[in-house]
Amino acid sequence: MTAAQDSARALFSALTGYEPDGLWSAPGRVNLIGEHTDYNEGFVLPFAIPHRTVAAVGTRDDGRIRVASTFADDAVEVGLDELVSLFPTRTGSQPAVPEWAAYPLGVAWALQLAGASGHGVDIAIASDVPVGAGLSSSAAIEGATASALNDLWDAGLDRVALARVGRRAENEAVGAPTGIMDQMASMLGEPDEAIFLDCRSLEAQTVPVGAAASGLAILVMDTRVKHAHSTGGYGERRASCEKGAAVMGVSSLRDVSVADLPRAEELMDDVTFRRVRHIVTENQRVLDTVRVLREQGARAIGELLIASHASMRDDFEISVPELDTAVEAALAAGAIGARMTGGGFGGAAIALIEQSAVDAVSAAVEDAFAQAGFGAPHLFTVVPAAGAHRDA
Ligand code: GAF
Repeated sequence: MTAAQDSARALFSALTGYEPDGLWSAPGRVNLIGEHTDYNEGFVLPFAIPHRTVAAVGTRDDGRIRVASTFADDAVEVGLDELVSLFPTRTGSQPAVPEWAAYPLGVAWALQLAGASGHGVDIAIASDVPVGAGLSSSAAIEGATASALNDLWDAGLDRVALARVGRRAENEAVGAPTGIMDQMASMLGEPDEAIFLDCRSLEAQTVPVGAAASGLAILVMDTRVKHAHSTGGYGERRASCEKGAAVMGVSSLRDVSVADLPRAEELMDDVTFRRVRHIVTENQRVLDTVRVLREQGARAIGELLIASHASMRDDFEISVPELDTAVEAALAAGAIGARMTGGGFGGAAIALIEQSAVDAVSAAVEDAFAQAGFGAPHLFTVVPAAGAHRDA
């Protein structure tokens, strides 16, 4: 039993006085490369991480749904037939229930819209995915809940359909205007593999990361600067991309290539152009990373990771000083590549480093944070891990 499994089971028993029907879990993710490309119908290359969210779930003999979690004091209970009046919230507005509860309740609602139905349930959630670190703690809640209800309600939805359910909960119940990368990574993750996803077709291929086999480690550098995608910069970036696509006369920036950039520069203001240039070049970097990983292995992708970070810092402007410091300190200490990962405005960066250098790079990043007067970062290594499944 993992700590999260123990906590979810204990919370469930304390809440209900009976044993759950089962435990389901789903992981957080790191994105190796391809940032903000998902909602532009582009390419991403995330992998699921070993940190998981666990949902202990039991059926009730009425039509009500009750959710509790170790990160909130009070449980929330509503009728399954009330979900339709609770959601959707307007994007950017406050959910009608506490935000944490909008994730599992939003999943139940989105499953109903996908045709699923069933008896009432009690759900107790515990997690070891760091919250607000850009590691998709929200997709992990969605994936664990969706997997449990899909089984208990005998809905028969496949993993891609469950990822869509999670995204709908996130977009319309929670009000965060995100793409589908995180839910797909959490549902489709495989040990040792990254998920190369075409966000237009939702076709996914696994790509061996092979870091460990090459003597490399992937270090997560959580700056502990909290971010949220239901407010502010994330939605603004999305709007800039839509504006850029409209100026180029295409439905999404997926249809703009690197060769089109000179024309884009002539047609739009500087800020919009730089947002567009990030997306267009990032899509190309994902394709290049997949090719290089397959042909040459992880040791050869460093420059692509470094270029991706520079593009997010300078063109998309979603980095923060703590992320830049983590990336620069890791590179100065010998990392092969490093970049911020996830939506930005806080959260985590990753560094691809020699396994033998984990302690030295970690010490260098901690020193750089102390020198800059930042709070201590949270540093740990990850390997690609399995996606959502039933645990027990
Ligand atoms: C967040 C979002 F949830 C994803 O959909 C994606 O846009 C990412 O930011 C940026 O690549 O994690």
